[in-house]
Amino acid sequence: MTGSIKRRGVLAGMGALFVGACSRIADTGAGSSLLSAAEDWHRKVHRLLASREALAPEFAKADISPFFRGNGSQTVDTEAYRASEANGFADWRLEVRGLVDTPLSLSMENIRRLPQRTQITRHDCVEGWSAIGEWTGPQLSTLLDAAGVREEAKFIVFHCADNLNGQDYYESVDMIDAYHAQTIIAHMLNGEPLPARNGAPLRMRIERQLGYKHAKYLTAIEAVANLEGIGEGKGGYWEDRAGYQWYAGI
Ligand SMILES: Nc1nc2c(c(=O)[nH]1)N[C@H]1C(S)=C(S)[C@@H](COP(=O)(O)O)O[C@H]1N2
Ligand SMILES: [Mo]
Repeated sequence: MTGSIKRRGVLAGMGALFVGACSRIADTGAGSSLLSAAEDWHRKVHRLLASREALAPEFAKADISPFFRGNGSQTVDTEAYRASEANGFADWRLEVRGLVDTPLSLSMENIRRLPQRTQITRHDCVEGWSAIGEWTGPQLSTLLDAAGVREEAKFIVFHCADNLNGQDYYESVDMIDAYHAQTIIAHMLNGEPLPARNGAPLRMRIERQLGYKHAKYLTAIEAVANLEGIGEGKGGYWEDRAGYQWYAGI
């Protein structure tokens, strides 16, 4: 079951409660303003969810930027990464762990064999540049469903191989962005394996969020109930270091 189906189920349940309570109040003749307040609330929650699930714009091949620059880490400065890169990342593993029924450890081959999504989107960095690229990879929802994310999980944390200025890069999103249709684990940019500067061999694309949320050099995906105890607890490298907003929706 996907997160969005789960959430709709919860909302439908809330709606049913209101209908029950409100029809009794309506019978007394004094409840019409209460009834419309409840309906208003329900409509607003629906509108909010629908807007969070809406797709980011997608572009045509002709719009693709000739060069997709790298930002932040441009490679991972370790022996292990250089060896893995020289080897075409044949030994790279992506773990799915935390609050899941079945932890996974996937090879690049496992990831390439999953159903794939390709999307041409615009990346917006807070430093004031944008670029359009075509990204390919499985939807994060496919992996989360395969692992069986538990009900208690509220966030998905992305762990990365790089250490930038002495701190490991990481990021996190809520379940709405985790299950968003355009949230994919990209292994290709413009039809080629990811260049090192763009996060080889795997990086997140979270198209309704600003650039710093799109974790590169992805090693693990962790389902958690809260963000305490991860990094400095603010949900991401830039959130911890420079007070960037955790919710960077666009
Ligand atoms: N692991 C890791 N992920 C990262 C970063 C980084 O330094 N390390 N930089 C972030 C920032 S600020 C941006 S804008 C994008 C840049 O992606 P690009 O290098 O493909 O342009 O990656 C994001 N993800
Ligand atoms: Mo960025």
